[in-house]
Amino acid sequence: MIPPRLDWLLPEPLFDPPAFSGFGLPLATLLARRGFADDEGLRRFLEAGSASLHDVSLMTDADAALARLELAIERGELIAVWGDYDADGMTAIAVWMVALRALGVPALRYVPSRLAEGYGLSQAGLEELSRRGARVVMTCDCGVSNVDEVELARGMGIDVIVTDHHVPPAVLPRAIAVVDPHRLDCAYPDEDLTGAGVAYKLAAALLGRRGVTCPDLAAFAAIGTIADMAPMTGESRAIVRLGLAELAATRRAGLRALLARACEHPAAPTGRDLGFGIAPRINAAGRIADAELAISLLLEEDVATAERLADELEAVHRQRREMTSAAVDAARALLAELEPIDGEAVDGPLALRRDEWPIGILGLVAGRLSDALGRPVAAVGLAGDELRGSVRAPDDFNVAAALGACAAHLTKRGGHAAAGGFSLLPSAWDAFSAAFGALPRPFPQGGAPVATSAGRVAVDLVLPASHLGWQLVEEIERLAPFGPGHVEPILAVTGLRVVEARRVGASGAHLLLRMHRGGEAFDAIAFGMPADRPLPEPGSALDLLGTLERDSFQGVARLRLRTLDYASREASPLAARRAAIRPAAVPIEVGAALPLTGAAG
Ligand SMILES: [Mn+2]
Repeated sequence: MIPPRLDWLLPEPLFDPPAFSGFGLPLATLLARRGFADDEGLRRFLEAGSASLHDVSLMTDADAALARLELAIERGELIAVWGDYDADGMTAIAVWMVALRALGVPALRYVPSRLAEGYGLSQAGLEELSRRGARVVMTCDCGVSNVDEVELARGMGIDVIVTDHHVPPAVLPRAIAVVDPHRLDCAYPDEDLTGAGVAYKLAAALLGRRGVTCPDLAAFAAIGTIADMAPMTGESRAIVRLGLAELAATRRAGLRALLARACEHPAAPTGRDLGFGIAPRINAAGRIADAELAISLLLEEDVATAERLADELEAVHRQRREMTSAAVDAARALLAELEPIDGEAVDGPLALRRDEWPIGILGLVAGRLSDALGRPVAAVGLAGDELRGSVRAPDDFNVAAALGACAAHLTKRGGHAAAGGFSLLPSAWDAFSAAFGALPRPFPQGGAPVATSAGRVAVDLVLPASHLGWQLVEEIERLAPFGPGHVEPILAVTGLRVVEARRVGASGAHLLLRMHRGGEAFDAIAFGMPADRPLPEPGSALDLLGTLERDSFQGVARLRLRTLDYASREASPLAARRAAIRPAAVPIEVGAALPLTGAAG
């Protein structure tokens, strides 16, 4: 008997959902749970596009920013666009470079070096831009905290326009305009725009005032929006939908070269392609090589050059993956030394340091370990003569507050609830790691006690295997793009019997499950299943947890359940639900009560 590996959080049964035209009972149940009440509200959500965009003038200082840009254009002043070395910051720069080029306005772009300058405006960069003749510097995806640097720029005779989406400090920089939907005095209806989303809104408004249109602005903004994990609701959803359509049709050589390498079907890119294919490649450049490689690829219009740049970026991406998995292995070895397994479950914060870890991958290492261990993790490496670290944590642990509690040992810190970064002197390491490791969970204490562990999964739908069919997968696809706030539906499926279970992949990391439902075969695949997870016996009844997907192998489309977890029928989290079945209940939420019939397709 195989128990579940994860904690399945089952939804409350819902027996009488409203009907949604074009959707069957399972998806109607899901849509009702997600707060949709009728067809009209659902249609507005599903068809989000240009009609769902708000007037950018509603954003505090947006008009001041646009007026200063128009003045610069009239006067022929040189504009510089300052971004960030991540995919959101770089695509924000791309939005502006393409928009200004469409207006015939020359502009400089600047991406700070992650290692030498770090995030945001820097004195060295401002001096360089001043030497090159910039009179106006516009920030994207950064700047709202750069009070001192904006003063420096003023001293150099540079006007700064800040556009950002990070939470501003109490005192704003004295810039010509500070455009940030998180400003307390900003009444803009949507707080969730990313740096690229803000850039898109402003650039589109500037072009609109001058009667100019230009393709690919939403395409770039969609990449940044997905890369920064914006909720797939509201305006960000509209931008992603507009951008996906633009990407599918783009003539820009750089984007086409990137799509060809990073998408399953380059002619029809999806939100998943942007999240798992495009964004990691762009980020890899800023992490371990030069951000310039990615941004020049995004903007490239010559086919041969674009192919060469895309190949270079591909190599950097591969190298980034190898470096990250080597570092994660080293971190696990370090952990085994620090905390030899004695059978006692440990869930406290963990600080791990390897001086040779590249700074650009610390966030990935901390994230991978935090996800795997269900613990707050700080990954620390050496940069010059100081240590730098990245923290990732489960949601009962506020990272920004935790770094605040360790502030006495740090020279620099920043971040938000789920992620943060910091610097410290090597001499402070012992004190810092002790202080960080001693922080309690939840942190801060007395905060909202969010129960978390490494493996809690919120189940969207409980349903019998007979519902797994083409109709269901098509209905699910109509709800895309998915992201935070609107996740890909996770199904708990009952009524399947194992035909065969075997490990596949180079190191046997994945598990292939051939299942039977009624008389039909049905495949499931579990990626990255731990080596100690028992394989189900042929013939046994198994409940599966996962997402339903369309898999094409050798040109043949098949349905497949991308499996997160499985459990023997008797040991399954669905067992109690099945036992509670009342004969009169609507069957969709009670699983095995239904006779198993072959579904369409
Ligand atoms: Mn951002």
